[in-house]
Amino acid sequence: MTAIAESIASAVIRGDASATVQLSQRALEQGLSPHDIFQGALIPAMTTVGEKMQAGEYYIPEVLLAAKAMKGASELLKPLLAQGGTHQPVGRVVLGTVKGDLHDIGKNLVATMMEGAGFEVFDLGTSVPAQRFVLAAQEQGAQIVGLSALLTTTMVNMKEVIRCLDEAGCRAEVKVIVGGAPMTQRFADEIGADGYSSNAAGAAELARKLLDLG
Ligand code: B1M
Repeated sequence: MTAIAESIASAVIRGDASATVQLSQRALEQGLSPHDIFQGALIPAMTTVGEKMQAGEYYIPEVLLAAKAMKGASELLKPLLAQGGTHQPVGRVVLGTVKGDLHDIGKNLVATMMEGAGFEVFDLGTSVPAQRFVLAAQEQGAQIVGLSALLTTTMVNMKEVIRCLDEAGCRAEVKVIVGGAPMTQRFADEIGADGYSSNAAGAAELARKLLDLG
């Protein structure tokens, strides 16, 4: 990690939003790309925050402060990442965190990366009921439905989305991509998803691949 990336990560870990944004701005000025800042500082910092939570060192207030710091930097970096995309959308993505799950940092990152890869993204937010995914996919004529889950207890709701797409007769028209910290390729296969990615950049690549966009 470069010195500036270390300073950004440390600002996220201590939940200092204004320092996180200022340091991210400085990193851009020093020539780091938005992608470098996400991959080299912000995402590893949130992983550390998760480890601290697991170790009983951090509780929800500390985690929320860190999440706010990450969000501040994302707002600065997101438009810059999206500039890498083309003007004419290559496809439409309906994206959301499944019912019962309020985690959205990773999902927002997936949205950003998808936009950067040229997709038009319809972000349904968090705790999205299965039927809402189906309706949005139909209304928007989406080719991709992206599902995120961070809790082991909500992973099962991904299967429900696939079941509802089937029931509505539109399963064949969309590719379903799943992801989130507890997810595995095996689980994705078990529920009949078309693809799984462990990270946001990989999700965008996968979406392009599934639509034969190279
Ligand atoms: Co929560 N939380 N949380 N939390 N939280 C976890 C997930 C947990 C692992 C922490 C822990 O105990 N170590 C644990 C889950 C345990 C389990 O299920 N086995 C947990 C828990 C228990 C809870 C609560 C139940 C706590 C409580 O209330 N007692 C509660 C649940 C609320 C609910 O959802 N109903 C809760 C609440 C919260 C906060 C609100 C405080 C906050 C969320 C803020 C927000 O999202 N706006 C929060 C946070 C921040 C975390 C941790 C610390 C960090 C998550 C994160 O943002 N990571 C998390 C610990 C951890 O994951 N290490 C934890 C950074 C983000 C960039 O990574 O989201 O994994 P991630 O996304 C990655 C990939 O997974 C992938 O791409 C991203 C990066 O490239 N990806 C996809 C994600 N979605 C994808 C979709 C794709 C493809 C890839 O295709 C569509």
